[in-house]
Order: sequence, then structure tokens, then C-alpha cells
Amino acid sequence: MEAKAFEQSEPGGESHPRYALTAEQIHSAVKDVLATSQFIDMHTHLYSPAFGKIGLWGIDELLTYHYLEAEFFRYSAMTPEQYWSLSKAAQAEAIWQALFVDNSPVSEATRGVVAVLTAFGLPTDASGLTEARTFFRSQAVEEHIPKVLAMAGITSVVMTNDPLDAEEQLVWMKGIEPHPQFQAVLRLDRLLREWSEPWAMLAGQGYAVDNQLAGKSMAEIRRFLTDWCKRMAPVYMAISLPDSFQFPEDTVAGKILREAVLPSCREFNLPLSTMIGVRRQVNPRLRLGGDGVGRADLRALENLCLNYPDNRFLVSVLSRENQHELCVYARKFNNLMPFGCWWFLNNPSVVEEITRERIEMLGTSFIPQHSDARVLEQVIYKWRNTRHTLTPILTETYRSLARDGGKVTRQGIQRDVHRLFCSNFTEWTGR
Ligand code: RAT
Ligand code: ZN
Repeated sequence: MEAKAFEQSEPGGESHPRYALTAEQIHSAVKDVLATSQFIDMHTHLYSPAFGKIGLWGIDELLTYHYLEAEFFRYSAMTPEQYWSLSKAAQAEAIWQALFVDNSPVSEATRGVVAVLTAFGLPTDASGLTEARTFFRSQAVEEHIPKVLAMAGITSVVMTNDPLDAEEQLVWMKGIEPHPQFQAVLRLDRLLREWSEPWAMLAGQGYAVDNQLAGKSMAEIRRFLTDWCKRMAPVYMAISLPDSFQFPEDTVAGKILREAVLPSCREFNLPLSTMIGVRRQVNPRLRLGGDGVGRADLRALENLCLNYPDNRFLVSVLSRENQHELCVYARKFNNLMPFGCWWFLNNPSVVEEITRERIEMLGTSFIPQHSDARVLEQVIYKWRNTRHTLTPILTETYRSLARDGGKVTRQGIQRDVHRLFCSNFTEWTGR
């Protein structure tokens, strides 16, 4: 009986886009469509060339990625304090020795470096970094960037832009030409921190805010958001939030979110991205690698989606335990778009579980992945791994559909993959 759907095959053979595929053909069609489709990377920490040294790339940056730094201290007797006192080159060498020479690089983050070296035809078993350094030093960044994005099969990347970061602010203030492959995001983590910090920074940028958030402070924060929306032309605003996030909440941050951020998002028709569940600085000695994860109370998200139907929310949750709830909320609120398998979740076993759950509960109405790349070349392995992990998942999904009598075609698979990795995002952001 399994063949019923396949009996409806149209003339033109397997290559015809509307030909009903057999179970065998489904696998090769899925693999091929995933391998050849171009994706949008909707959350990264990468920067266009105009940002100069803020944008990270090359072997030393790849090796000192904070995901690897955290792994390094599991193998090395070096203390974090000793490590931080080294130059970047010496840090990279220590990590190479500990994670790649003395031990097998089998973790997701270490395999990623191996995959990048392989992609550039560089040795993965060298005792040192000389050859890799020579190769990366010889690249001109303006040409290297589009080459790497093409190798990763992505058309464009979304940056993370913090208007309260002193270095980044200078670049924006000078005025930059928009880059066709890089889109901006107005990131608000610093604005929503303990008010004494952003207060001084906003005041420093000429906004008449008060240290008690009194008087016309809220109007001035709105003016700040307006100015930065005009300057950056962001595709969304974004905040990462702790596992303890509550909403509504009678705190300065809760008030700014309610009275400034949400209205500005509506005014500029921008979604708000919330990444919930990080426990900042569980081990401060590890710096960027010192953050952890905690299960969040997603009623805060329920309150946002329910009480602000005119706002759109892109949402990623860091705790594995929150994933199912997020899918349930997405079924209740169509102003919520789940996205990505973030940070500690971006491992094949967990990505597989989350993605299957999302397809089963939401069909194709979610965004399966973003890279979160901090170093340019990471997009090569991160997107390759996503394609690899999704191949059996989508194959099984379409085989199940065919088993139930549905017609599965290459054209249908293409439409779905495009929706998952491009148009769910572009339609949500209106770009
Ligand atoms: O995944 C990461 O690199 C984290 O350090 C965070 O930056 C996270 O992605 C975030 O955007 O807050
Ligand atoms: Zn990130």
C-alpha cells in the first residue's frame, strides 16, 4: 500500500519537479535540496568589513572561540588567570596543543575547526599553526568574506549591533554604507542592564535621562531607539534574557521593555528577538565561556504574546527543558516565531530532537537554525552540520507523509526548505 502516493507520478520522470517521489528518491531529493539551497543566517556575531577589527576571522580567532576555551580548561592544568595573561597567538597555540594534538577533537566545537581547515585544504594534524596562519594571513578580508559565505551556502548574515558598545558606536557614528550581505540588529542587552550603567551611557550620547528613570527619561529612551533604528536600519531588535526573566515585572528593565522597546518595535514594524535562559557568569573566571543555562518560566513569554498581539516575537530558548513549551506557545500565538538551536543546544543529538518536535507540532512554520557564528569561517561547519543533521529528519518526515498517502515532490521539498531557512524570516521581518 505504501506505493499509493508514488503511483500518481507525473510524466517527466524523477527530475520533474512535480514527480511523486519514491521512498528511496525522497532521501536523495532531500539531501540534494538541502545541499543546494541558499540560506539566510538570521543571528550571528559577524560584521561587515566596514567594522574593521571588530569582525573576527582566521585561525587564531577560530581556536580562541569561547566554546573551545571552556573545553580547554577541562584538559589543561593552566588556570584561567594564566591563560588570560597570554597573547592571543599563545592562547591559540595552547588550545591547539590541548584539544587537537594531545586529544582527539571529537566535540562539536573542535570538529568544527577540523572541518574548516579541511574546507581550505589545510592540514588537520599539524603539530603547529604555521601553515594555517600563513594561509589566513594571505587572504584579503573583502574577498574572503563573500567566498566564505558562498562556501557555507548562505546569502546573507544578520549581525548583532550594540549601540552602547563604545567601539561599535564609533563605526556607526562615522556612517557606513549598507553591505548587501550583512543586515543590522539593534541589540538591547546593555540598555536593559542594571540602570546605573546604561543611564550614564545614554547621558553620554546626549539623551536627557535621569538616574531614577524619572521625568522625560522614557521619552528620551524612545528617542534613542528611534535614532538608532534610523542609523542602523535593523531587521529586528534583540535581547538575551536570563532564566529568571519575568514579565511583566516592576523593575527598570521591565518598564523600559514595556514602555519603550515594545512601542518602538511597533512603530518601526520590527520583531523583537528574545533569547531566554542564559545564566550569565556562572563561572566568571572563564569570561565569555563562563555563562550557563537555566530553565525559564515561559509564562513571561505567554504574557508578552498575549498582551502585545501587535508585536512579533522571534524566540529562542536555551534550556532543553523549555523546548516543548515553546512549541506549545507557538501553537497558541501566531505572533511568536521559534528560531534556532542556540549555543549548548547546537549539537546534532539535541538539534535532531528539537527539530523533530518542532516539525511534529508546527509543520514548517518555524526557523530551524541560525549559526551564532562569532568567527567568520565558523559558518562553513555550522551550516554544513545543520544540512547534515536535517537530511535524515526531513527524509523521515516526507517518508511518513508518503506512507500516509501524501504526494511528495521535489518542488514541495524545495518550497518547504526555502520557507524554513529563508522566507519564514524574510516575511517575519518584512525584508
Ligand atoms: O552563543 C554565543 O556565542 C553566546 O555567547 C551568546 O553570544 C549568545 O549567542 C547571544 O547572542 O547572547
Ligand atoms: Zn548570539
